[in-house]
Amino acid sequence: MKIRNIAIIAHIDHGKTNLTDALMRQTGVAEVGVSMDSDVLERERGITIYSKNTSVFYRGTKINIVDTPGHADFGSEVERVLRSIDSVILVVDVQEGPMPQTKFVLRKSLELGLKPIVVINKIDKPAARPEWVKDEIFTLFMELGANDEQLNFSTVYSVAKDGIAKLNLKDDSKDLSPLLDVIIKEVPVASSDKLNQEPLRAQSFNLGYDNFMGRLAIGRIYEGVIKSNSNVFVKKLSGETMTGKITKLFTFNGLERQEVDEAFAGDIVMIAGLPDIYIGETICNDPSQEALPAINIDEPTISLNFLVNNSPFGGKEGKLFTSRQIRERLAKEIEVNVGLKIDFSLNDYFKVYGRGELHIAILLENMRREGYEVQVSKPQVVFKEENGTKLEPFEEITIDVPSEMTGVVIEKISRRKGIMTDMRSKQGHTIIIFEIPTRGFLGYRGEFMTNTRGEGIIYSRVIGFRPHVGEIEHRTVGSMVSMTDGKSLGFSLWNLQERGELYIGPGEEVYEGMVIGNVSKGKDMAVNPTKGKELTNMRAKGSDEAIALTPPIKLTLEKGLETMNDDEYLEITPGNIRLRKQFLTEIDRVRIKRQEKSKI
Ligand SMILES: Nc1nc2c(ncn2[C@@H]2O[C@H](COP(=O)(O)OP(=O)(O)OP(=O)(O)O)[C@@H](O)[C@H]2O)c(=O)[nH]1
Ligand SMILES: [Mg+2]
Repeated sequence: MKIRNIAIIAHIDHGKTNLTDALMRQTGVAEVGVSMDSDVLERERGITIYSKNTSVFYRGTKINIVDTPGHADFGSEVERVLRSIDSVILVVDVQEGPMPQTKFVLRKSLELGLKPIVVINKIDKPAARPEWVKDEIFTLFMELGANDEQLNFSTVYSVAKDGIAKLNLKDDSKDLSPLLDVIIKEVPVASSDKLNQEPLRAQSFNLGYDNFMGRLAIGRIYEGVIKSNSNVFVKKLSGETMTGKITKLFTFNGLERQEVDEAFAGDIVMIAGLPDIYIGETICNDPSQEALPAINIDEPTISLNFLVNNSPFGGKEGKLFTSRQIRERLAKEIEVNVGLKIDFSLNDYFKVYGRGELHIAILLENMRREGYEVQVSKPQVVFKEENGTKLEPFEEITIDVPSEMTGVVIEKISRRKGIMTDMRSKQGHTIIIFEIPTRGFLGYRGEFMTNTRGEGIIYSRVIGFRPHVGEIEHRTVGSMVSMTDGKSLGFSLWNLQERGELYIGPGEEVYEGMVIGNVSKGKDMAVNPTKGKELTNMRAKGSDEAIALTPPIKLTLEKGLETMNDDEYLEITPGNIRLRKQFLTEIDRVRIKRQEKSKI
């Protein structure tokens, strides 16, 4: 059987997963309702977090498909996948047109010499503008330096959610065969008898983990035949050559993995038995074989500390909270989470390095659902030193705002050391691109939403390390800190809500040092949220029923990570997310501040 390998790439939400699911349905490898977004968090959030493999069969060909995530925090995952396939389907929303992530994934594909197939999706939308989108895509190809062959891309129109594709908008089509036919016509065949005769060379591009089989490598066989129960050599990135034995071998059949004795050149396989294998390493039968070109893995840009939850409520809700349990969980995570790095050598905490706040938030969310309790410190940017120069990560941010709001946004971003690189206006909207140090950008999203009254859209993507730009002034928001233990009362919250936004409602347990809200003006404020109504006030203030409490702002993981201050911890348990001061009593906080001052 012939094999073809493709990846589906796009900006977030443009319909990659719907298209992959529909391809599986049409070719009979999956039933209605089965989705590539199989992870619980993926379903809840409606986004793809992990890139995943599937395969479909069409006209005597096996098409291996990798569905990739569209969110920029997972961008490095897409890059890895692109190294291991032969063509991409670039999905673009028929109304939005090319977006920041479209540009990024297309640029990577073109650089690798891939010839994309363009799918303009969601043509059922009332606001569809297919001609305009097609022109924009062509312009983008030109801007990104596509060669003649790449510029000559095929365009297919689709309604991915209904499993329909057509070559011309007027065509009558009931299924996806027009797209499948284009794939067969354009994607190079990866398999051949000649390749099967060559000595084995396979390369891993993704990792998996199984409780029984341990680490799994997902890789592509470039040449030769790979056999289960065979001894192999692994050419490590370090240059060393290790030996290993393949204990189990799988190919993909729809979403199922199918155990096989051997697999052939061109196919994508999952391999068990190589506990130390890493992304980009070459598996071969003959140690004198040359290693395949390495696959680059982006470095982490932020770090934060994971600690045992030592708050007064520590250990009440979770079943897993000891240092040892957290260590084991984190060790398991780095088996599969390629962008993550962890320093286990520190005494009081584990230092976790990741690619962005969402990357870390997903790990924390998974942990709390599994029953863990943990505390984390505020995410900090990772610095590097190269030839004596201090470097820091930068992001490219693209904002899309109603034109009258550009002034305030430009001012705020400039203050955070963002530099404008492009600005265009379109029908009352302005799209601006900035380059900004990650350090300046952290914590800006919330402010942006407030400044644009929720009408602005912002995308960010790490673009690499650049020289450190010096001090950046940050507007810190003060915290309302409880000065006592007890249960919050509506009356005291009613008094406090004028001073800022509250994170708790009435009747909630609080402890001394817990942050119960923020302060709109000024510094931290010690408050008593448990105070009852004083009798003398009763008549003057009216009756209790008249208290109108503004609904509290629920702290989510992402919001907590974004808004927390340097001297706070985010306390994460299966049932709650709380902010707290690292030092719970005000006396301790004052003492520490004084000590720090005297050091300077
Ligand atoms: N109207 C319309 N909506 C669609 C179509 N295809 C997908 N959608 C919707 O678009 C949204 C995103 O679809 P997904 O397939 O999850 O998009 P994605 O590109 O995989 O998203 P990420 O993986 O998170 O980047 C969902 O709400 C779909 O229902 C379509 O053809 N027409
Ligand atoms: Mg998806």
